[in-house]
Amino acid sequence: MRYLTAGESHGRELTAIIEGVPAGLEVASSDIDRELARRQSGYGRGGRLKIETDRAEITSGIRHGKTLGSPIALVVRNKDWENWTEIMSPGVVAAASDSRAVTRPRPGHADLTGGLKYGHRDLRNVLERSSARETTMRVAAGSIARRLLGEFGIQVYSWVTEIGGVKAEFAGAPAALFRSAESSEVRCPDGAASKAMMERIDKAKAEGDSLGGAFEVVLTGVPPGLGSYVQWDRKLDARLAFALMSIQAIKGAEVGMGFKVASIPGSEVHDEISYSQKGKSARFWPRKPGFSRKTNNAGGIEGGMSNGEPIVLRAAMKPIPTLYKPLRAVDIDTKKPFKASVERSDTCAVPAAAVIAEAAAAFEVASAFLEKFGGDSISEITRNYRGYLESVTGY
Ligand code: EPS
Repeated sequence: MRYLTAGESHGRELTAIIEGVPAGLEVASSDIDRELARRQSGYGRGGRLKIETDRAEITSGIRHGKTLGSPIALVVRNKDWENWTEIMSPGVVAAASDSRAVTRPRPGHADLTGGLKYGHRDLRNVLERSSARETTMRVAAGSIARRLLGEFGIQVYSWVTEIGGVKAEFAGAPAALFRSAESSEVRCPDGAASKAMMERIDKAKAEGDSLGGAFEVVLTGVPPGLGSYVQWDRKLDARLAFALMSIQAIKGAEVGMGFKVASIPGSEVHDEISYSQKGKSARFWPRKPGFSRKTNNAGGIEGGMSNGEPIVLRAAMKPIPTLYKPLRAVDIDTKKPFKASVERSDTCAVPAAAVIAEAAAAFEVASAFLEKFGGDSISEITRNYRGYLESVTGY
């Protein structure tokens, strides 16, 4: 399964084409729109999201509520487009109407390097595509993957662990933490920390600054054996790190204990193995009798393969580079230093990034799932998966 996205932030619309989705998967546009709305919620966003209410139009690949096995095309219209028809026109326009040309690159954004690389003299040609508006389609594509995983009892969760230095403290089962995160404006299960994070965002906004943070993504119900140790590019942790790092503004990704493994002895890092004959089996995974781990410091991945424990990922997002409080840069035409002035910006997009990361991780795990249990239809994959679970429980 693979996908491509297209679209500029202030262009007419955003597009995704998703290839390799098996036939017979029930998908409603409400499944996609629910995820798009989750991405758009979150404290700290700027004026643009008051304009946009993202809705996906399914233009191919789904008929009468079920996937056909053919490529799925999704389109989300940019409502803001009507204010940009001339500036973003695909046709030639008079030079005088090109009033929004950008010659002042923002430190931390793709602007300057993108201009150098593609030879653009109007940095709008860079920022329109490097914009995180593109993540709308990553979430749309991820929502199809999430539906696929849901068929096989695999759930995808996320929550924010830190914003601008305010760290959350919480513990509990993933489903319960997720419920708390869903009802927090900053996607944080710790109520006191949520409040402190929102105050921190207000303060940054008043100061014209922006904030980064960190979040976790957890997938439960993942069977052992997705990904492989036999070749570098088949390792599931590598693929998930790629998926996370490809999200705009993400500067670090961890699996399980992550960077903490550097300072703790092996006896406290590795998860001891146990075996239980009896117990409650899920419809798919986890199954009994079976092996499990007493702890999950590995974050559900050993040797580049899922090991049957929940997959635990973490990522760090840098503060958004578009600041009201200007940083010094140099105009690409005049070569004179300037201090950028900004019309509209988000203060913090960490809660949205967590939702985007759910989608990115879901897509990767769903792809690995299809590689292992591959078939052209949901019923064929279900047969393959049930056969594998039988062999795993009999191992
Ligand atoms: C973005 C800048 C802002 C954000 C946008 C990403 O948009 P604008 O320049 O129109 O004010 O609101 O994010 C979205 C529109 C979105 O849907 O997430 C950027 O430069 O990355």
